[in-house]
Amino acid sequence: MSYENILVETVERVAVITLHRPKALNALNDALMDELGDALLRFDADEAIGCIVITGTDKAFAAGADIGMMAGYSYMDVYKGDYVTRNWETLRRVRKPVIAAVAGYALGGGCELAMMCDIILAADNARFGQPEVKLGTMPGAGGTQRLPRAVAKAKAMELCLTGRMMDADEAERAGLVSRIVPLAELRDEALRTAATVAGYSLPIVMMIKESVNAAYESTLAEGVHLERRLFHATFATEDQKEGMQAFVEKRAPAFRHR
Ligand code: CO8
Repeated sequence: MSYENILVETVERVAVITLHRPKALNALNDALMDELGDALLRFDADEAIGCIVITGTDKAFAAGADIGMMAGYSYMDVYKGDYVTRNWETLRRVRKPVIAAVAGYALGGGCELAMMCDIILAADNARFGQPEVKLGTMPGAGGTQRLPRAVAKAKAMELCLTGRMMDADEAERAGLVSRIVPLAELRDEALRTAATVAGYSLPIVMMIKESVNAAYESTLAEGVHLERRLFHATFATEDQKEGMQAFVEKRAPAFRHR
């Protein structure tokens, strides 16, 4: 598949996907989402890649689903899943870690896309919001579900009901983003973070991602049980032997399964 709405590149073991509809503030249309889904699955299957970064421009990560595209859709268009809703959940199938590097607007579907990623790094000019209510619709890609889990109910409810945007400082205080970095350093910092993750044992990193995600979809007892089983499973890997042996021998580990 050739890409017209995203740019892809690899930097050693890190894949970078840049949303690329700058004139429309990276509004997410069906073509872009098809391409993003294709690229994500391709990098997830690529043994040379250990971590994926999704980013946008300095002005917008993504200003939401493409309103012009959606404006004329009927109930049946969207319900049948041929339009708008197709390919939005592809990101959830990715087993390698995905980092959202967010500068500028992350609104509506753009905010939801960032929240589907495993880590959100925010530039100091980032702005997050779920303004769908202003358009006579509502979040449709997890905004009403993931935002309350990230920032608690009161703030999520306020953002969804008023359409107010929150800046990077507020988003960090609320727990939506892991860190804020100066805009000029966002890309380098995202690459550095991704390279750190990609330098570890890939199966171990995948187990950690699976286990942390289980915290959102299970009871505490179920989550702790899964964590214990995955912890046990790490002892079946060569990389656990190597990691611990390297520590004992006071040397850097050379993980085999990267
Ligand atoms: N869709 C389409 N085009 C857009 C969008 C968008 N979401 N956002 C911006 N654009 C376009 C503008 O139309 C404009 O195009 P043009 O130059 O041709 O007129 C260009 O981008 C630049 O935008 P502005 O001139 O408006 O730039 P400003 O800096 O003045 O304003 C804003 C920036 C505040 C971000 C403003 O553009 C804005 O409010 N955009 C809309 C934000 C929004 O409402 N987003 C939510 C959309 S609905 C949604 O995301 C539902 C998700 C459901 C997913 C369900 C899947 C399962």
